[in-house]
Amino acid sequence: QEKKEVQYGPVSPEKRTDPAMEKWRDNRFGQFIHWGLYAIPAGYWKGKYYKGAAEWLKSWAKVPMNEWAKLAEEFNPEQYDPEEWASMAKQMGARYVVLTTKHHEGFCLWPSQYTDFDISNTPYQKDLLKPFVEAYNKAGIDVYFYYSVLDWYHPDWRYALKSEEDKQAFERFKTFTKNQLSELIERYPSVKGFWFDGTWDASWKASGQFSYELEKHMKQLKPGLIINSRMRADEWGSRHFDSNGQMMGDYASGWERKLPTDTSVLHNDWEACMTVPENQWGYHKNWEGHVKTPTELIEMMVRCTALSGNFLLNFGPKEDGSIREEEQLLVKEIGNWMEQYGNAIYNCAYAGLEKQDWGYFTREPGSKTVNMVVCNIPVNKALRIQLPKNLFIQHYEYMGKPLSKLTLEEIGKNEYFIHLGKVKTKQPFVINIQLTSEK
Ligand code: FHN
Repeated sequence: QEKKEVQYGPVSPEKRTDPAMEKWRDNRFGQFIHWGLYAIPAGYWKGKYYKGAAEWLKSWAKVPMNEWAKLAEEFNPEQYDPEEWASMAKQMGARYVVLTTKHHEGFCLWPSQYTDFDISNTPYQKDLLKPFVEAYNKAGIDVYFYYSVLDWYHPDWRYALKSEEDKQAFERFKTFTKNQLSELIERYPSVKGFWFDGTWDASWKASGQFSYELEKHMKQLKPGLIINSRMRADEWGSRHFDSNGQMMGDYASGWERKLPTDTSVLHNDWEACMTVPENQWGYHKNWEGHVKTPTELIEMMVRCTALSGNFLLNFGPKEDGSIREEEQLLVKEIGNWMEQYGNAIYNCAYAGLEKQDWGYFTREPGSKTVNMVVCNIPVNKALRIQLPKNLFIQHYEYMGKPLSKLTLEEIGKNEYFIHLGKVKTKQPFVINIQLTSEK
């Protein structure tokens, strides 16, 4: 394909190696939080049930904005205890958190100078972000802000720029967006990055130069800031990756409720975000359909690590600020697993070995120890390992508590079986092998 002239493509190099980005990579597991006015109706409008994503209810139920905005008069999350949230996130093993500061509805969780549609005009009144940032930081968890550009409340938002009037309105909207983002960085200087969303409409796609300059501006305000690829389009309207295939932003964030399956993703950083039920982000009273089990979610996280990506697991707190029981249980189960096997996730990445059906290899870059995260025990209870030429297994053992007596068999050239013997478990587990180049 012919190379296009791109002026407003990437702002930063494709694989950043600065400490902030290294930390992002090492974190591997994050908590996503969707919280806003949509937690109040929680999937029901005027007694009618809508099974679609709760944070989109305004759209499903065709609620006029002035009616939706009245929800702010009811928003009073008295149970909100960010220290409790942070301690749950820590217990689960999350090393970073991404919180919706403003979702598509336009409501802001912080008192913004640039709108009245914010927390200060609710019965609760107090800033929700400040204590959140403090509590998570105290727990050692990096804080990132989700920010939806798409804004159902703002009068100057446009889906497309069809007239001169649209263009003028959208210019004002761009100023508003830049002001709010600068405000967030200035008010909460420990924020590590921004997770942009609602960037798919024609108006934003036609604003490649603006988003380029905005990314630059934000990174000038806060050096080291990390921004997802979803923020950007180039001047030709190409999103995430510019017209020549160069990633924009610092990591690819198109992986939503789906995971990559092969190593083609390795050339840039990436993150997958995941819901617990099929497609609910904000709090919905009824979780319909399949609800993922802790084991399924753990396996997804492992798969991400094995392909050098991050895993961001979503939570949708209730209107009063409490966390639903299903999510509390998840925290415990994932947390127990991470306590035993977190070393196969944190700081780890693609191990450079041929994938096997029993699960995933991960390894800390440069380390001789490889983690084998076993998710499916084969019928013959033997785990096949194929090593590249001139590499051999020097040592093998369970990570954490041994589940059986392991034995090693060489079955071919650089090819091994680890026999599991009598192993009984309901969870994925990890075996460490140490590699050597001397036999
Ligand atoms: O429309 C939103 C949706 O509500 C949710 O916030 C997800 C999270 O990645 N993003 C959008 C859909 O891509």
